[in-house]
Order: sequence, then C-alpha cells, then structure tokens
Amino acid sequence: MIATGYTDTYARDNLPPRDQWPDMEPTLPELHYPDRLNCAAALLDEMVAKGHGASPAIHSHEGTWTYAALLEKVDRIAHVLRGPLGLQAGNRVLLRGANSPMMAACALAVLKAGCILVPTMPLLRAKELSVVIDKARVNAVLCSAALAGELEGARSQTGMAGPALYFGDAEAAGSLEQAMAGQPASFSAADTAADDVCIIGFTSGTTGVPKGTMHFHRDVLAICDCFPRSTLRSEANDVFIGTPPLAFTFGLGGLLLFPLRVGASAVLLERLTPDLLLKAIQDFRATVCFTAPTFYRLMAPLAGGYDLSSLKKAVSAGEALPKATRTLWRESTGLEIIDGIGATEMLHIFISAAGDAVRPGATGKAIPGYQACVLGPDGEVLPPGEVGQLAVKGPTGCRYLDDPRQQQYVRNGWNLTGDAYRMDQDGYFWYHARTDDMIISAGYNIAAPEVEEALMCHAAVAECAVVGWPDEERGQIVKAFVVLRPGHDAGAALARALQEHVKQTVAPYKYPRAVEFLDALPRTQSGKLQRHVLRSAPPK
Ligand code: 3UK
Repeated sequence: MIATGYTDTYARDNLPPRDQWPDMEPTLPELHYPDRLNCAAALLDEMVAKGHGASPAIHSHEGTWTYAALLEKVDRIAHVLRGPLGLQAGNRVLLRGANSPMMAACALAVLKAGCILVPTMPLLRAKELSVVIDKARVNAVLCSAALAGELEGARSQTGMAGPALYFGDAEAAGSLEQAMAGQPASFSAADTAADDVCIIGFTSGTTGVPKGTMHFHRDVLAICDCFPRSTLRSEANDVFIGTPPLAFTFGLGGLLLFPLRVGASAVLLERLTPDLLLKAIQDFRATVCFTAPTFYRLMAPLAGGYDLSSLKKAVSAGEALPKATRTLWRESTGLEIIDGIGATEMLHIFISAAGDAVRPGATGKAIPGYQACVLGPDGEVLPPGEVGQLAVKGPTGCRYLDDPRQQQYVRNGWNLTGDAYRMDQDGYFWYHARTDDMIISAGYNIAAPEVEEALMCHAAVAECAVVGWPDEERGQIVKAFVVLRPGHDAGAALARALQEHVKQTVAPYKYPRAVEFLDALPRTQSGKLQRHVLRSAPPK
C-alpha cells in the first residue's frame, strides 16, 4: 500500500486482511491513478483549473452554484473541519441531511480535508445512528438543522464526545454557515494516498447489524470513469436529477460524483414525489434521471402531463427492473431505461446496458472495467443458462470495516452480491432473485420477482411483493401482497382473477396461493422492497 496521508489510521488498521480482499487490479489503463490522490480535488479543483469555474454545478429551488461557488463553500467547510473543529487527517465525519447543495458541499469538504465521509440516511433513528457512530468511531458530525433531534439522541446514547455542527438554518447561533464565514475562501487539499479510505458507507442492513463498506480515493474516480463513460455516456451539458439520497452510494455517484467528473450539473432536491420529480425534470430541463424501478412505475402514468423533452437518459437501480415497468416507461416517454445493478460494497453499477444494447428482462452485461460470472454451490463457474450466485470483480470491491461477514461476501477474489442470476450465451445477465428470496414450495424453486413480474402485467396492480409463506403441507406457499391501482376493489373476486392471470402468464405451480391487499408496501429509504417485513409481521 502507498504511504498513508492520515495521522489517524483507524480505517486502514481495520481493513480486512489483504488475502480477504477481492481482486481489484484495474484492467483498463484509464483506471490507473497517481499514488497521491485526493478525489475531491480531482473532481472540483481540477475542473475549475480546466475552465469550468463559471459552469453550473448544482441547482436547487434556491438557485444555482457554479463550480467556483461550490469550490469556495467546500474550501470554507474544509477549513472549519481542520481548524475550529480540530479534526485530523483520517478522522471520520458523519454527514446527515436530505439532498441539498449544502449536503453536497459538506460531502466534498470532508474528502478534501482528508477526513473520512460517513454518510447516513436522513430517516435513521437515534438507535440506528448510534450503531454507525460506534462502529465507525465517528469524530464529528455535520447535520442538517432539520434532523438535529435524532442525532442529539444518538450522541447522548453513545457518549460521543466529538462536536456537531448544523447547517440549513444560517441564522442560528453557531451554525456551520456562520463558522464558514469566518474562514479563508481557499483550502489546499489534504495530501492523501490513492488507497486511503475516504468513504465508509453503511449497508441498509435489511437484516442484521449494518456493515461499513470502505472505499478509497481512487475507487471514487474509478466509478466515475466506468459506468458514466461506457454506458451512460454523460457529457458536460448534462443536467442530472433523481431521488436517491446522497447517503446511498447510488445517489452519491449519480447526483454528485458523476456530474462533476464531466463538468456537468446536478439538481439536488429534497422530498421528491413522482409528480414533483416530473415537474423538476421539466422545470430544470434535466437530461439524466436516476431513480428506482417503483418510481418509474409510479411516474409513467403521470408523465403525459409534463414537458419531458429535455430528458435523454433514465437510469434504474436498487432493485430488479420488471419488464412491465420498462414497457410502461417506454410507452409513456419513448425512453428505454438503462437498468444497472450496483451495490454499496461495489460503490456503484457494474452490470448494465443502454440504448440498442438493452435486452428487456436482462440487467445487461458486465460494464467495461468489471468482470462477472455465475457460480455454482461449490464455487465452480457455471455454463451459460444455469442459475447460480452472481460473482463480480473490478476496480472497486468489498472491504468491510472489521466484520467477519467479509469472508461471505468475498471468495477467491470474487465479490458475491447475494443475487441469483443466470448468464446467456451473449454475456447478458438475467436476474432471478436475491438468494434469500427464492421460495421453495412443494419441492419447486420459485423466484419471487418472477411472480411479481407476472402480477404487475395485470391492469389492477399498482405494486406487489411476493414472499414464501410457511405452510404445513408444502413447506412454503407463494403469497402475494398487492397494492391496487385506483378504481379497483380489493376482494375475493379480484384475488381469484389475479391468481388466474399468473397461471396464464407463468408456469401454473408458481401462482400465489394466498393474496393479500395492502395500501402500501414496506420499503427502505433507498426504495428497496422489504420482503422480510412482509414475511415476519405483515402490515395491516
Ligand atoms: C439489488 C438489483 C436487480 C441486488 C446500489 C446502484 O442497490 C444498491 O446497493 P445496495 O447495497 O443493494 C445491492 C443489492 O440490490 N439490486 C440493485 N440494483 C439491481 N437487483 N437489478 C438491479 N438493477 O440485490 C444487489 O445485490 O443497497 C445500486 C448503485 C449503487 C448502489 N449502492
């Protein structure tokens, strides 16, 4: 490893042993970076030096910040961190807030100051924040004033001594904005190693204690130089928009890192609904949208009410994209969705396809820079057509912070994402299920998403979720939870119609023997369906 630029080496000291890392040797020449590398300086200072100072960087309802304006904010915050807050290089800074320009500036400032960014989902409660604070040994917090309550709760629960500064209420005494005003407008980036840890991203932890995934300065540039170049083909005049929080690496990449890397701009808005996102695409003339499959599904019927002529690309990730959703979106906007599978462990998307290369129903191919294959139960590579565990490697990969689960995620240099996939003759990857979402009913293996896909083709179904339900006779039965579109009545007749519809669409043994109607499905903040919630205590 390269000599660290950090005086606090907690993150480096808690990387997994080298033999438990995935293979991360870059296969493309453009993914080799200099040994001394600060990713924030590469994304911001270098772009200003290249002449992007006056270009727009971030838009919000409050106005637009140019690259030069963003740089000045970032530098003042970096001074606050290293000056008044007394942080050293390598310290961890927890960041908390809904998407906003200040959130973006704080994230970049932490990286530029040589501290480690620990982004957290806005809705986390004190108890969940405490786990993150303890695990990452957080030294200081930058938090939106609107989210102070749960944070203060967590700080007292953990006895965290480090300081917290609040932004978003500039008038409040002691706000981050006031601290910034007293600092110099220019900060020279901390001299960090390309392989110094710069982000600890926590997994959503749908089950068990959240895992801290560690990423280096060079990983941040690597994701910018893979998917956006080969697949998205983003350009300086692009305007990025979307829903994922910056705390979720899908959002951090898509709504901050990717635009900056090419001199483009991003629209950062909090609290987006399908209607508000469509309106924002129209009003900001956005060209690239990042969101989850359900959001496309909910936006499709509303799209006709807006002028979406600026929109060129629509990226979907976080969950499998049902074919029905792809079709709905294409029919209402003329755009073929760019599906992509990513993971917090991998930082961003590694299998995808765009434009003419799309095969509806498949996620896509391994993007340039990454390799993928399907493994059998003994870790052997399976031939095309067989379903097994998805395995992937590339310039990024899983390094958990002090976690025994490292050895489950990484085997023989491959990252195992926990997804069941099959690869076809042409190298396209077809999603089946999370390996723990396979239902075994009377000896049949049934992938929950396949049944959901069939249900979603029925006109009455807005959203649905399928799980394995305990059953004495069959071990498990297929059970569907269904949210109806307006104008359809829940009841036995519709349940029977849905069962019949599934039997006509896929092999009849896969039909849901139980159907329950719900008003909404339980989802994580990153938009993922929480099947385990339905399996344990279905909401009434
Ligand atoms: C699932 C998908 C099918 C899959 C993420 C893009 O979702 C992200 O990270 P997470 O750690 O979850 C990872 C898991 O989510 N998944 C994601 N995308 C797809 N399944 N098709 C897809 N297109 O189970 C994966 O293992 O929350 C996505 C970029 C960055 C991310 N962190």
